[in-house]
Amino acid sequence: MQSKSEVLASCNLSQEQLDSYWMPYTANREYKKNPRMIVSAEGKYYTDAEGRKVFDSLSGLWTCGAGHSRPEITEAVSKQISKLDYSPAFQFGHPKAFELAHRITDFMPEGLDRVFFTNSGSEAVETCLKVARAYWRKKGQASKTRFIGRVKGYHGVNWGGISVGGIGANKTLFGQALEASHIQHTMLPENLFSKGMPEEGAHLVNELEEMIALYDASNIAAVIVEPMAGSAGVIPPPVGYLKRLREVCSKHDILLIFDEVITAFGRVGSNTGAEEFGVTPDMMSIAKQVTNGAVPMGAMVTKKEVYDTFMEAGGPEYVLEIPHGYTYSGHPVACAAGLAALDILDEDQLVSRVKSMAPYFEESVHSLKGTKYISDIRNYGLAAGITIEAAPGEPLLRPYQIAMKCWEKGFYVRHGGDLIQLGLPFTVEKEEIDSLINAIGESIRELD
Ligand code: PXG
Ligand code: PLP
Repeated sequence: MQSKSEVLASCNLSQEQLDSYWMPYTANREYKKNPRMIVSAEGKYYTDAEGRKVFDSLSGLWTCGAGHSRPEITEAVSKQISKLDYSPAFQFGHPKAFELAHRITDFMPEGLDRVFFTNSGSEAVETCLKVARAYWRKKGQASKTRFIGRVKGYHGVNWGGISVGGIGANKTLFGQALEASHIQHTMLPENLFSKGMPEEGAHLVNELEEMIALYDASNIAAVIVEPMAGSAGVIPPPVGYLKRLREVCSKHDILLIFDEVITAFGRVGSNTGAEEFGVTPDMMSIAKQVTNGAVPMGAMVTKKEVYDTFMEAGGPEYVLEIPHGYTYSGHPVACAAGLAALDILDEDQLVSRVKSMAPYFEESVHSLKGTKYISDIRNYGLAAGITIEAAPGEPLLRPYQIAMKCWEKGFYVRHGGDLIQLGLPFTVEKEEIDSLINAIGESIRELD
């Protein structure tokens, strides 16, 4: 491996340049001592500053399932940027935004057919939360303001998202910005090392009913969950759990929001988690895979009745129905990338490829059971989470050490908290799965 000065020299970067960038969700001090610089990517592999090929076992950050630098996307983006680089998002439109909005609905379960563009998953979540509250106001039920999320839920980094999210570290540092309560997560001890959906846990929805009894449905706007929790370590829903959640929300007139920033567009072997698990929410947040990660984009997708509520209560036609939108909502270049990315998913039949490769991946990742320090493994589609026992007094150390060893062996894996996470490219081959699982096993065995 190159030393830090060799990395900087080969990238033509100075120490000052390294220092200037406050990196997101990164241990900046450690990184700046050991910079891991990625200079190019093609298909399932990155090239680092040293020229090494590194396998991408998280598809970017769950973004690039179709593989990196797809020529179809490059071409669509280049054409678009030279024809229409930007067009005002407010009060004017361009054709590709309408085309993509409609194309996205092809991937949605029936009934989710209105699309509001954002630039990220975090903004998609904020949009869902704002629209949910405003929806009830428009319907004359202004007291419906509280949200119910779930412990371990990750809904991005903006104020609403961290409030409905269930990540303790966010509350410690930023506090609670919205009225939100949280039901338990579904990682029960009896579900350890479950393959796919665990059997136990549908009863946990009882807690939602208790919460409704406590706060009253007249004060609750929406329930928000990831149908399969991603960042918390790939936690597939227990059998029957989402269906019960849907029933309780419908019964009490509470909107159900699925945050599908990771699960939409193939990751779980269907177009969405909603489709895979057979439960349709009222609203959905999407991002990441919608452009194959090539250009930032997210969206709220909602049922027509929500859209219609705003239209009907909108007053004179020349007045906005909702004061919400981003300068870059439906950016022409992002739309071009999205259209090309969704065509690739269809043409290469990548969603069904995820489904057909999932059983092999499941067996392979679970073959790590019994390796020292592994206390749980969960999987669904081409996603898996591996929980690592804490080292004495150093709860976060081992996953970091494992990920760094994997990087040295030529595999990018994601570490965070007590987890190693995998989100394989949709085009992964069996041999690549074998080598990856092997490298993870070796990296763990090499630990003290
Ligand atoms: N909701 C969910 C369910 C997510 O997974 C977001 C919202 C926020 O999206 P943006 O685009 O604002 O980052 C996410 C993002 C990981 C990892 O390692 C997960 C995310 C982002 C980065 C890393 O699991 N999820
Ligand atoms: N801050 C200021 C001062 C602005 O003028 C704007 C947008 O016009 C924003 C924030 C929001 O930026 P965006 O629309 O890119 O989210």
